[in-house]
Amino acid sequence: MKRVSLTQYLVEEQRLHQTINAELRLLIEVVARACKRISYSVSKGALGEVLGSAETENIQGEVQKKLDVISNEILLEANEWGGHLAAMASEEMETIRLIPSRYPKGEFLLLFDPLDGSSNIDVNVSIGTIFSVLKAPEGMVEPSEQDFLQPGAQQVAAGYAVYGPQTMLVLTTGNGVHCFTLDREMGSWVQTQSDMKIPETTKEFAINMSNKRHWHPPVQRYVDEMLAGSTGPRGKDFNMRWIASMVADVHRILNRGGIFMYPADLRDPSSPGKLRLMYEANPMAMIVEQAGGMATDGRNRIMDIQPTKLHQRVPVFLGSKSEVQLVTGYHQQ
Ligand code: AHM
Ligand code: MG
Repeated sequence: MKRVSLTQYLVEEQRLHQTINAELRLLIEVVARACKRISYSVSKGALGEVLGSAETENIQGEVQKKLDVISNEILLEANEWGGHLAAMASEEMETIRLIPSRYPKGEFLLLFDPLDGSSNIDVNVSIGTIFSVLKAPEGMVEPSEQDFLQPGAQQVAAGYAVYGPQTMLVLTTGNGVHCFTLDREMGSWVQTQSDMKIPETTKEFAINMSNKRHWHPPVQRYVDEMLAGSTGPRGKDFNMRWIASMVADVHRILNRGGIFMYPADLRDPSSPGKLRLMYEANPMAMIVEQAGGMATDGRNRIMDIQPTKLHQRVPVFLGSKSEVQLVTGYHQQ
């Protein structure tokens, strides 16, 4: 088998399709290198003394795990000196991080959820890193939060690393979705899947069923119809999976189809669900759309939402097109 490294893929992408320039290529390589380090820390577990709580809270008021903090630091440090970024924003930090004045600034903005699926860290279940890349607005002098508030449709790249039985990097620069597996002995990312496509129809859904009593009627109806099985309105049996790591759930759906849902619910009418638009929903929506799937907030395309704040939350329905269309239609009725 001819091995194509991430570097070769990016160089050819720049040369043949021009969807990226040298600066974006460097950015992606640096993020991928940081993910290698995170993967190493994750795999050490108790031996690296990285498990457990950090005894700090993030901006969302959630107790941070040690690995949340470590992963955030790895991404910040790796990306500050290369000259490819104007600023960074992280799910774990209250406001944006400027590039120190001793380094040159670049034209891109990087956003990330350094370690997604925190509840799975200490129990050795797959977790991941999610990232999104935007272009800094023309004429920007000193980056501000406002410069990050761009709809997901303006992302120039998005990806995630999944730390599971294998460590993989899934990436799009707007020209399909490509997957790279970390070769630990060689220390390199090797392309193992190209132009991934989500099967359009599916018999699998992912949602945290324990919240069922709180859901809005369209979600109740959609899930009830699936649960009714082959004698119900859907005329087939469905299977359910919920890993509680969005990265791992999306990775399964990319490979064998399905729908992932984290809806808003009736508990707090002011809270539109759990997941964050800028660090989770937008990058995953870009990947899913590039793989032929669909991503909505129940009514509208996620990537068309105009963000109003950095840590904004949003309901998420994404995956196989026919299923996302159906549940979105139920909300619109
Ligand atoms: P996190 O960023 O604090 O890890 O939260 C996001 C995660 C997603 O990966 C996952 O889909 C969801 O939270 C699981 O939530 P729940 O514990 O409610 O099932
Ligand atoms: Mg997260």
